[in-house]
Amino acid sequence: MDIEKKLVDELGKNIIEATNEEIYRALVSVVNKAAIDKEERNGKKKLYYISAEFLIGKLLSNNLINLGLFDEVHELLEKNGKNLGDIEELDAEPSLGNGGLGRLASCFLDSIATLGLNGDGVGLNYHMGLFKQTFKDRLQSEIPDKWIDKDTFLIKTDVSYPVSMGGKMYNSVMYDLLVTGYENRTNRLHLFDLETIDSSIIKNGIDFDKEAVDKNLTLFLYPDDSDEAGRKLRIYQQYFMVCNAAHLILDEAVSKGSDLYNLDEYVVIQINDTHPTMVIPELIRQLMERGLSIDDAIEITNKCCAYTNHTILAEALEKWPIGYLKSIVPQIVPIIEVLDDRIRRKYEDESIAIIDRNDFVSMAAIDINYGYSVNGVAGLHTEILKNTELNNFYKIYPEKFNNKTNGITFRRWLMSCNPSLTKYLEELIGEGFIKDSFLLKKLEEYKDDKNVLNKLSEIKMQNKQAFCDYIEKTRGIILDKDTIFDVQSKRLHEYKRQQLNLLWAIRRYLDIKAGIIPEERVTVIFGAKAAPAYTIAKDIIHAILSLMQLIENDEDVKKYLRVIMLDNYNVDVAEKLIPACDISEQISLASKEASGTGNMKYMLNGAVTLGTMDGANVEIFENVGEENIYIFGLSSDEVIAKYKNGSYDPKYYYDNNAEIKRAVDFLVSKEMIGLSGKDHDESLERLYNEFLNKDYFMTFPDFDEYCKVRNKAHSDYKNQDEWSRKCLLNIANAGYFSSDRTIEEYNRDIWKLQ
Ligand code: Z2T
Repeated sequence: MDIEKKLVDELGKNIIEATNEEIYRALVSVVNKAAIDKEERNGKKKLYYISAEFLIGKLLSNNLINLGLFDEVHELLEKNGKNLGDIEELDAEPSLGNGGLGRLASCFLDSIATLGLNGDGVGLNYHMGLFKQTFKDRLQSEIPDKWIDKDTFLIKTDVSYPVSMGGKMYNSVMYDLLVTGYENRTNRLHLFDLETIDSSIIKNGIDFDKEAVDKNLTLFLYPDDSDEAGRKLRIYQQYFMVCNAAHLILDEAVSKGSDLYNLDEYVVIQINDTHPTMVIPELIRQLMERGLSIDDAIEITNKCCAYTNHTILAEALEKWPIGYLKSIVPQIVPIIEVLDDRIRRKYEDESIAIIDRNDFVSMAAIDINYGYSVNGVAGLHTEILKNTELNNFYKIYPEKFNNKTNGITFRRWLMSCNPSLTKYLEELIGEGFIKDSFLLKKLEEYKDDKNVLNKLSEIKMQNKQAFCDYIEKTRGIILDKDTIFDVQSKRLHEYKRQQLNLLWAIRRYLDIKAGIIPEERVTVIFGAKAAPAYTIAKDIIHAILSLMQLIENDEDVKKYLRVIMLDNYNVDVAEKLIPACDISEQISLASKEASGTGNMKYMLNGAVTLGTMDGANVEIFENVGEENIYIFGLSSDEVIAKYKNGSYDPKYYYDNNAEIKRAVDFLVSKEMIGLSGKDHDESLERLYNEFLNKDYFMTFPDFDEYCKVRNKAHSDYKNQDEWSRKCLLNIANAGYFSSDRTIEEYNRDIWKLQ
């Protein structure tokens, strides 16, 4: 097809005469039209992937690649003196997710379409996404991330449903994003919204009036839930999402000929964590509204719903006070009571009940009792669910439990973010790996080929240089590509242990100050947002930024060690950072990281993992072999045992390990405190006390081995051939971590589409 003609028609003028803004707008429309041409209305059974989060990332390049238009458009623009990169900067990133869970949902939509499966996403159209992170006085502050500008890929549909909440009626409006499969069909992501949203109620930063639901419902993703109004708003959001989803699902099934008694032949719903759990009582309610008995409605709903668990952290397992539900969604409370009553009668087991003794509704208990599948997101995670966290459910429903190790889409996380590596791989082993990820294994043939190893390190160097250029241009920071890029990028959470990484950096800093000059020059890079109400996470950011400032102003240290914290880490930054990384920090306390997916992205782009035996790191280890990964730390069994017998005492380590004491004391040293210009710094003091009195995620027991193994990795880096071989073997064995493989397993075991 003639892209030039389409673009010029859309523009109403020649490309040379058009501004980048005009070209962007025209491209959005050309891309959407090309995508719509690939929609398919056939397929009896359909998957609905319901998720409160979709961390989509920029869409322009991704869609062009998947539609096979990228090279053509790239050249056409070049020929007309324009640059696709510049135009891409106008493409705002829809940041409708916190981190891994939301990004996973987006990778899944890509793979579902790429595999030609009939499956749509359902979520909410948050106007301000999560938030934009800025640093002021070495502290995180949050501002709205206004991604919906005049031109976006969003398509407004005429689908609308009435939703009753808190005694009022709301009318939804459905927006769609087209999900292009790579050389395959187009599916959709349905994002529900209200027309009455009013961003003028946002006051200083991301604060807003929490009572005005018609104005605030879809303003932000998961607004601050530390107060009651915030938590209630979350229930409003969740119910709004699933009430619309249930309407859409039933309408579509009926229009395809379902009589509702056979709904499971038309519909499968994947419930992404507990956030969409109310779809179960809501679907039952709507089926009853359409004339089914409660027994039939429950039985059919059960056959349609499957649940994915993403964490074992107790604080993330949602429980809502029944009083909140009674005031906001009274229409589903009697149904929840029936669901609870039936389970109590049948099993007489309080531990699997839905409504607990304190009148809290356990969302996971609804999913597990009334869905037909429960899956964890990595082998170790699923085993922990079965043996400990969800053991009481597992004993009753062993057949429901299954593992689906996470994956990532190679279209975005290789082709789009690392074109030079992609091109080189294509030259060596052919293009097949893009659709059949296991073909990457062919790269292993070249593991002793000096030319190939050199070329791989050359590509890494180019990517490091490109990242340096980007950071200089956007942040004004000048980095040195000839240092080891040692990177930890992910949400800030104590269990992920950015603070352990920080303690290593402090130790290194103090060594250099004491005249111990390290052999390897290292640039430690952090990217992380903290939840606005998560105080200790913000304290850790503050400590990292403080150390960063000290070093940036210290020419003696700066030669050997840099600590750089990037603001506003998001998908766009990740796509630039990941291809430039040498060492991938995956250092969560064993048993706590359900899977991780950043670990897979780094591996695929030729970084070597430094990590604990946690989440999918275990499977990375099994795939690359012990020579090609750096492992340290307590095992998950040891950690679980330590929690059980309550034997962990951070004070003991502090008193008996001089290096730990020195690093932790430095947090409240006059150098660090002095940066504030005052004689104390509340945030640093709080972090210091947290280490001494709690250290709930056991950084101290892992500290010595972490430092030893990390330093070993740095010294191994010197042998460039050996190192490059490790990189090659990481890439070659990343095939298992394609989300195409994950989705094939979901479809084979749970969805059974086609
Ligand atoms: C999230 O990103 C994850 C788990 C959650 O539990 C919530 C959010 Cl927002 C409620 C992450 C896990 O931490 C990570 O290990 C996993 O890889 C990812 O979900 C996708 O499964």
